[in-house]
Amino acid sequence: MQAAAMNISAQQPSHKPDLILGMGGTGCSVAAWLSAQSTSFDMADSRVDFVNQAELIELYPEAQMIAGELEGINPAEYAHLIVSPGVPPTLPIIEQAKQLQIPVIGDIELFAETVTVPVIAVTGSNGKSTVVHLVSKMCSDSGIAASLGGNFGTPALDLLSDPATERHILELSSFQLETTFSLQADTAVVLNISEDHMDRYDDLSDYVATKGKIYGQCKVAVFNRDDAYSVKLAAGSDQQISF
Ligand code: UMA
Repeated sequence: MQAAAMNISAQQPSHKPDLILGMGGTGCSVAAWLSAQSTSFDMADSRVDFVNQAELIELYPEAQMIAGELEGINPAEYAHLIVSPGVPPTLPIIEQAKQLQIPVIGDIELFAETVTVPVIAVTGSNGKSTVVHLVSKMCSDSGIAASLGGNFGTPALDLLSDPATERHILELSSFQLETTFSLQADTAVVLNISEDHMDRYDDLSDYVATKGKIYGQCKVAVFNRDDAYSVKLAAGSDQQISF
């Protein structure tokens, strides 16, 4: 079922900066993206001293770098929290932000709000990387210029810099889907679901529901007939293809 896109970033026009939480590969791609959009931001990471810290401070001199204790940060000072997938949603600053109704989003949400070419999005407990590679090869063999990234390798926002791209192929983890709200994939796939990351989720149904977000506003839902979760999650989509 197609639902109207909700542009989370635009919901709260604000002169406040954004806060990037987690300065690994994803956080760095978000910083580069926001900087290119002339959006002000601060950067935060629980690590006191990390390898690319000095480089980030030099690259973004107007951004505050908060390293170590995150408890002192007041989320109300920020327009959005943009969190890396590995940052647990139970972190007090994230819970406080949600209570204050400050949007907590991830890099895939920013990607979804910006992308203009069709997206093929793949999730599942197993086989995601193999399938996105296969889809990438199918595109190149068909003469379609496709980019590949997400949970596999290149952070999604980095893919947007190539204007020649005709399709984006994204491997998406449940962690990434937690903070994604506006993705309208042309084609979305849940390959299979088995217990994984159970330290992060309340129970299996919580994990399954998170995976199911990939189908939320997709055009075509591709599902696995041999996987009861995949079948059930795709059931609400208007167009379905099974394998
Ligand atoms: N951090 C904090 N506070 C915390 C936890 C982490 O500040 O409480 C900081 C760390 O100090 C570090 C940064 O957050 O600086 C790390 O963020 P991250 O763990 O999200 O790592 P990234 O480098 O941004 O990599 C992430 C994905 N990692 C995870 O989901 C754990 C990468 O997937 C992905 O390739 C990358 O974004 C690009 O999109 C890896 C992964 O293990 C491969 N994924 C899991 C999986 O496949 O099972 C989900």
